[in-house]
Amino acid sequence: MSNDIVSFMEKVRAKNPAEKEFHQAVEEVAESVMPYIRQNPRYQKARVLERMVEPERVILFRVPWVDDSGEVQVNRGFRIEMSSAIGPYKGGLRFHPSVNLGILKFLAFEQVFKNSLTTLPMGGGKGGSDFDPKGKSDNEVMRFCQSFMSELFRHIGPNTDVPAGDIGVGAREIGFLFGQYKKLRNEFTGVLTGKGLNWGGSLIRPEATGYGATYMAQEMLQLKGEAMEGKVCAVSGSGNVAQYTVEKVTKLGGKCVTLSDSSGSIYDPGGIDAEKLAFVFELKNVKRGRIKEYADKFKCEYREGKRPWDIKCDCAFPSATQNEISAEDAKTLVKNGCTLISEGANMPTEPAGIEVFLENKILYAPGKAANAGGVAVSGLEMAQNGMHLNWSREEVDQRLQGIMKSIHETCVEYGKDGDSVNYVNGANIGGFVKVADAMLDQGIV
Ligand code: NDP
Ligand code: 2IT
Repeated sequence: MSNDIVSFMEKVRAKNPAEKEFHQAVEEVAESVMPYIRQNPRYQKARVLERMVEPERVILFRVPWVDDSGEVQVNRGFRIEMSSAIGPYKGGLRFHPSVNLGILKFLAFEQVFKNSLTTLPMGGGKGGSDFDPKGKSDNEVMRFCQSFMSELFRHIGPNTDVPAGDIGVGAREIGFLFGQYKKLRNEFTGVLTGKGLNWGGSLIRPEATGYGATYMAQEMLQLKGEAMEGKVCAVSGSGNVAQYTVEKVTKLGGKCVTLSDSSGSIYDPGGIDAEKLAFVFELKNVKRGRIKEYADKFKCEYREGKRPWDIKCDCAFPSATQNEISAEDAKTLVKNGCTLISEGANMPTEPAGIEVFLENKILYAPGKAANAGGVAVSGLEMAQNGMHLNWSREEVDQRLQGIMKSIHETCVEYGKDGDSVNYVNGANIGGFVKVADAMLDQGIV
């Protein structure tokens, strides 16, 4: 690592102690972008990267609520408004017990580059709470969401900051949050995305992240003259992103053989077909059960406490959470013949794992490029809300495919490395340029 990156990272660590995921996300970007900044001193002079790592605003608030047994519970709420250089702050809300400032800052930082890559006018933000929706009743989730929005509403708006879902925040939570926002503001606007279809939501938004990660994989394969047909795929997670990845991969002729949750993974060598996937939708989204029940139902292997990465596959779609692929896992994947990784999750691969993928020159699309389809269709939901009309499924899907194609092209443009493509550099530099130029245009703010 060169001296300017080392000293830049020393300052970031000193200023933001105990935020290790944030350091990790910043370092990955700095390694790609610093050489580019050296060649373009105007960014250096205006301290663009130094400004980008400082959130424009951080909001931290108390979220008190009453559980079903009448006990008072207290959680912590956050919204990180990272960058509004190219549009209103935009990014999801995560409800998970692991949520803290450092995790949300890493996610908000990634979001800035990701949103820039989508070609749509969206700045970057992220928020959430250490609230754990697991095991809570619908009424408890509703009361929590109402309390959370009772503070958040004063900071957001359709032209200011537009939250959406992430881990632990799906259609149910967005509904409760929207209902409370509307009541407090007396205004029906597109202030959240991922809304229900009959109250301002967009077709394809639930599908968008998984579909997008699959379209990205398809683009990478096409560049090599290959296709998804016949590819054996390992998918982690079993939530929103994992479910629609399995759906699209299967539709394109691939075979998904794994799913997981935080307790373990299932291995179904026959493939998760449409009928089995319907069971997963019901299990995870309605019954809110564990993936082990899939193994019980379809008589396949359940691997307690294990991730899917030792299963032989051609393509891997990490779609659960950050740092779920270690260097060891990466080596195992490569050794077993895996030649493509498309990251549905945000920062699922540890830095040493990324090194393994890059050294072996396998097709590796980092999260900020591969999972940008979700926020891209959120941007399309905002556009439809602004026009007070709805596009058809085909219209939204065509636009999503066009956006993923464009993201792939941007990665190739900025990441070309001899006869291969470094998608990490491509996504980081490609995402950086638009935001950095907007910052130069707008002065020191
Ligand atoms: P969901 O809440 O729908 O599903 C999350 C899945 O990941 C669950 O199967 C969950 O298992 C598993 N998981 C969560 N945390 C952990 C953990 N610490 N260890 C192991 N497994 C874990 O979330 P999404 O599918 O929406 O999100 C998945 C990933 O995709 C996240 O990284 C998110 O940031 C990213 N993403 C999501 C987008 C979206 O539009 N939803 C857009 C872009 C990226 P369990 O039930 O046991 O917790
Ligand atoms: O990480 C992400 O891009 C998301 N969770 C989706 C954000 C959004 O605003 O749709």
